[in-house]
Amino acid sequence: MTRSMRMVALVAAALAVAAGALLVAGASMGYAAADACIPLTLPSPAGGEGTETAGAGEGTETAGGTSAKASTEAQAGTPAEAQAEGIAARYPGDRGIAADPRVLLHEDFEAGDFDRKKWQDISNQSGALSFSPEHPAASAGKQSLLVTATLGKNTGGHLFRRFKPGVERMHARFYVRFAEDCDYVHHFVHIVAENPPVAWPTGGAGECPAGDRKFSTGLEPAGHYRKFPPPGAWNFYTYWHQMKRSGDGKYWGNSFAPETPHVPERGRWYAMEMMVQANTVGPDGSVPNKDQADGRQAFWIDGVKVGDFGGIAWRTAADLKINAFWLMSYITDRWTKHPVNRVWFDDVVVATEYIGPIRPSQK
Ligand SMILES: [Ca+2]
Repeated sequence: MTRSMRMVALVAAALAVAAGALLVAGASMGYAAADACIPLTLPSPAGGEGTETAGAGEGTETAGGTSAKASTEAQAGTPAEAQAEGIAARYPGDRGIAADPRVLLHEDFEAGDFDRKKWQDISNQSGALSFSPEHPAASAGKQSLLVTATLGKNTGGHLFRRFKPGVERMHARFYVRFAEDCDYVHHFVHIVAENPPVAWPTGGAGECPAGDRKFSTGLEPAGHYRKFPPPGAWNFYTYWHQMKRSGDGKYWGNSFAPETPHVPERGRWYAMEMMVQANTVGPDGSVPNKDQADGRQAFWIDGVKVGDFGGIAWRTAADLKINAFWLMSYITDRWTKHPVNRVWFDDVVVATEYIGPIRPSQK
């Protein structure tokens, strides 16, 4: 098995399925299930477990639940609001933004190749990744990354970056455009905290990670059994040590969804931004309780915050840092029979503070 094949298998194992997602509120959820956590183990290269177990979660009662209760509580006091200027406001067209000390990564896909210093792991099976002349109107560049997922041929592709050292708070802004015929995706862009910080994405699908080992969250459009039209409504798909167990007894990513669903219009570029703030851990290494649960995650669409979820005790060890960004469009026949599904990405910035959309400049 080649390395690229192994990585594809790992992606499948790592992500499995959103079907069993519980819809929870970080601020109000019960934590009773935490004791049942399964220690995180590295995945088998075979990677079949995610696919196999995926079906088990599909039919659970929780899978079809609504986010109404969760979103109401999590969104209290945080309606859609204008965001203060971010890092990008100082760099029209993103020119020079890479040199800002708060910026960890800048990728505009203009080089026509992938810089291995920027991306340690690349999944590009059967040419899923290519460069396209499409780009956001505000972009100073002339091309973007096109991820073409072709059923029976590949499951899309990814670019993965591990940061050393990690950080306490990570923002990631990316522009994204779904093709007008793009159907539901399976998994999408992630921020990950993991110790040890290996240079590739690891598994853990269906498992509750240990509080000193890992947490992760994906900003993903989710159809929730066709409740929303393709590609689905934006939500966080989240794994951490206090996540709730699914009806099948396994731990599938818990969903954090805003009260108002936001379904991207296909054929249009959006500036998406996600933020993960790690929680404080007691100086004696004590497990965070609700008083210490100052962890948070939020996301913005075109510079407007539309999802903000606090009260999350992401970790039990201060040396578990937020240390990976995983740009990905992972599409399988689980959620679509449409043969070819295309997604464009451009103007990626990862930083420790709010970034914001590109400030337009003269081209
Ligand atoms: Ca570009």
